[in-house]
Amino acid sequence: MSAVLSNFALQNIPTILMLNVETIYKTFLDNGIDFFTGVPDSLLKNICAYITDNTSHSRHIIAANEGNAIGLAAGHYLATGSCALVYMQNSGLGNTVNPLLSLADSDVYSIPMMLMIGWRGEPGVHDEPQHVKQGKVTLSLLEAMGIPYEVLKDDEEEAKTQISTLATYAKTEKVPVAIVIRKNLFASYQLQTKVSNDNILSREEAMKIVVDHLHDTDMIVSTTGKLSRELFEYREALHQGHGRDFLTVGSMGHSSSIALGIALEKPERRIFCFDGDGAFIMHTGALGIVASMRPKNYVHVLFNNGAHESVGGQPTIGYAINCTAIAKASGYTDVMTARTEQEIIEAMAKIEQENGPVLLEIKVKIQSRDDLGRPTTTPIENKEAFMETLNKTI
Ligand SMILES: Cc1ncc(C[n+]2csc(CCOP(=O)(O)OP(=O)(O)O)c2C)c(N)n1
Repeated sequence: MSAVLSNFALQNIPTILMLNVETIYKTFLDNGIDFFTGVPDSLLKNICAYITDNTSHSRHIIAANEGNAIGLAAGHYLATGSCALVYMQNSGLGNTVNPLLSLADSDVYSIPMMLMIGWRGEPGVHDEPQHVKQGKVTLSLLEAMGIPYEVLKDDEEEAKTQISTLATYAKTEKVPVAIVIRKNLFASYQLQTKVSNDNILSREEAMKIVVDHLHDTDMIVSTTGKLSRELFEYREALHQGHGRDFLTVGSMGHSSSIALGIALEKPERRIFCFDGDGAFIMHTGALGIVASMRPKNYVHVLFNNGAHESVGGQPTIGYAINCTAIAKASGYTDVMTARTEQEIIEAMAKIEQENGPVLLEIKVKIQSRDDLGRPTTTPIENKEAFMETLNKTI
């Protein structure tokens, strides 16, 4: 079998049929793949929901980041000799490169596993700017890493054959293989085991309260997903422009580091990081680095809903861990938690009097608007407006 199994001719054929998620899940099981780990993706929402509903807690782990998931799959193989499935959005491929090449690769420990990759930004299919480049290079990245892959076909029998062939190859050659999933490939499936919480405010409501208590000179670095989209729409509604907000549309988990880079150079301004729990957990080590630099002007606001709400509401460990305790132990000067409007207002007033870095965790509902739009400015326009504002003397 050649290293590259893909059929490039498929790229621009619109997907018509849809694959039943139960059939695909059973195909994994039939091929001895019964351990699942990864980070959710909107394109994989239906199959991830099916995995969540039908797999025991010990055999399905939603990982902190995609690299961790490769580690888990490797550990699973070492202990059982069987292949795990690692699912991810193609944005997460970057997080896997090191463990794939220096751990799982046949030149190192030669560890079989199957990757299931949601193909955002597939050439010819409209997508958001942060997905375009990643979409263009997804197949060539796999090729460069020597990972055999198939773009999964929309015919059930063909898809089953592709999975079986790849699984056999992974097992006999002891290497990672991948299936690449195009938009709308999987038929709809509603997550039954929905995580819920009894919080009072939605993320959007909480965000608006925080924004209403900012100074004109404060800057925001907001995280990947719907929070940035909600912030964009709120600024539109307020006619405030977007020059005070850096919307981290891609690079999930890095907003806090971006904010640190800014805070160190602009001590005269308060720099707010608006984070999500999934993103906070993805690269938690960044907290210790923030604290180690003692940025007095740094305010970290964590909108914790205990879920990857932006991509389907799959659970995070946001409520299983104590986020404020982690920040405090990492060296943040103060940490606080709020659930109500009044508590947010009181926290914002307290933050005014304190030196950072400070963490405000706001516990919010798992909810967003169906009619939520997307930024109408480009990332470059956003960056330029943000830098212009940041460089104004205050
Ligand atoms: C490296 C990487 N992995 C996965 C994704 C897909 N993704 C986009 S937003 C999101 C969920 C973010 O969850 P959280 O930070 O908790 O925010 P919420 O949507 O719940 O507000 C995910 C998984 C991504 N953009 N980048």
